Amino acid sequence: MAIVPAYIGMGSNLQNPPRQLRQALAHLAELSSATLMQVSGFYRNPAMNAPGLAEQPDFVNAVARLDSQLSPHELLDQLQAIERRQHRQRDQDLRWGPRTLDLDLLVYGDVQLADDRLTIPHPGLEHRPFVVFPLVEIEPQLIVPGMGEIGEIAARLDAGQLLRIDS
Ligand code: A4P
Ligand code: MG
Repeated sequence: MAIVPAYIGMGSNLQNPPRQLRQALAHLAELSSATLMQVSGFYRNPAMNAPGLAEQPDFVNAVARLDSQLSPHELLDQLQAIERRQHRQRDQDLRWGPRTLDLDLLVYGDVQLADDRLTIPHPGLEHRPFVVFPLVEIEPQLIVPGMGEIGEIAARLDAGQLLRIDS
């Protein structure tokens, strides 16, 4: 099977978010079935809130490129195992609520798919500065299947709320 590049969105807004991201990157780097190729800077930014949800702490977000021969669903399994290792209590979580670690599979090669577990590319991608600008940083030529060139997506968004912090 071919090696496929995948882009992973990482977010945390609880329990020392930069440390959560560093730990998640260490877990990704330890995967025997995949290679961590690139990591963006870390960006602090206000929580994008669901309507009616109480205010929550700022997030720190980053994006990593992970190359592997894993299928999309195998990769999601690995990401969810890392979320569990970092004590994310999934069922107690509010949708869109605060979390110690959220790992989203943003892009997987040129694949587009939607089933009950997985939608790729991640449907929120093109609306979220905290994933689009880190993607531009690590892969400025990226074509997001069904959405277009990452630079053109970024041109429609405002990076004004993203504050680059030490990683
Ligand atoms: N799922 C489907 N497609 C995917 C995919 N491409 N990657 C399914 C990952 N998971 C995918 O996700 C719920 C289910 O989505 C999973 O079981 C998987 O089968 P979840 O992570 O358990 O739930 P969630 O994260 O609470 O919900 P959701 O809809 O994924 O929320 P988002 O979109 O991740 O938003 N504000 C800032 N500034 N930064 C953030 O990172 N994140 C959120 C969460 C809200 N506000 C934020 C941020
Ligand atoms: Mg998620």
